[in-house]
Amino acid sequence: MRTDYQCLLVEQDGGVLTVTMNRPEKLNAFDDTMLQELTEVIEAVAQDEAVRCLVITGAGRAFGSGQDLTTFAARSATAGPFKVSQHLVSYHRLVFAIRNAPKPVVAAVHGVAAGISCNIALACDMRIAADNARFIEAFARIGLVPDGGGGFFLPRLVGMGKAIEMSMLADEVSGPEAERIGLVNKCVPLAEFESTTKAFAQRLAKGPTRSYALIKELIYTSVQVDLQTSLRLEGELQDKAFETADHREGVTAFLQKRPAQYTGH
Ligand code: LHQ
Repeated sequence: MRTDYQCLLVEQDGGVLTVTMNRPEKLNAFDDTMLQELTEVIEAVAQDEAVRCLVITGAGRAFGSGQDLTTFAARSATAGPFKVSQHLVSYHRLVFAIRNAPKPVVAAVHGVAAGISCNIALACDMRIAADNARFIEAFARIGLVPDGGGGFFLPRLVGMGKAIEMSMLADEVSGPEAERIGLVNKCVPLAEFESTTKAFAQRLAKGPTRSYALIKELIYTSVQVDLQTSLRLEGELQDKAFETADHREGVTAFLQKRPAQYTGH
């Protein structure tokens, strides 16, 4: 696993890989390098069996402030005719890397998560927030629409009404409020944020990783297909889960009245 990134800090602790976006002077705004590096590391993690849970977080006082507007403004001014959608293709690759990774991806959000940084957090499988978190669908503040999958993830997490409200008014949603409306899984006091995230990720990393990958496929497919298709998929995925060593270990451990020791296979 490569660890010498320009805009990321990458640290492995057992089965947990923590990737920290590291442009704190700009509240971890995305420039091309950070976007490319984050995508690369997540795609690599997908193939690496030693990593069984990925945590994405931000250095300094924020998770991320969205697209780096300084570099982006400079490019729009000099690059001639330019379609933002061309640039968004790179973000879409990142979104797919997160969703397709066959293991849990957790966003650990403290401070601000604005614009496309907010939506990258929403693309993750679960979110832990510190109580100082500030989620901002900042796009309408600058006359844009939510991108990076926000238009897809937001209504699925919080419902249409809240999704429209967050997108149109672009007001901050605090960590506790985010927990109340289902935008995050858990919100904890800032003092407990690091230890809670670590314990949460370590628990996931010790889980039945193959089963988790199949769960991702089942749940994410369910929002796009009818019941019959979902039940058919359920059968296919359960056949695969049934074949895993972790399933056998889970049943054996239950019968022997001891905790299961999952290997991820
Ligand atoms: C920043 C940024 C930033 C550069 C803070 N860029 N420097 C859009 C366009 C095209 C294609 C792709 O998709 C997108 C998607 C998007 O993400 S659109 C949304 C982009 N993000 C924003 O509009 C948020 C802009 N930032 C803010 O509104 C505030 O900075 C927030 C609310 C995030 C944080 O406010 P504060 O806590 O008061 O911090 P600050 O404003 O003082 O920021 C600290 C520094 O970070 C400051 O630099 P300075 O040199 O003055 O200390 C900011 O300029 C810099 N920074 N966001 N996106």
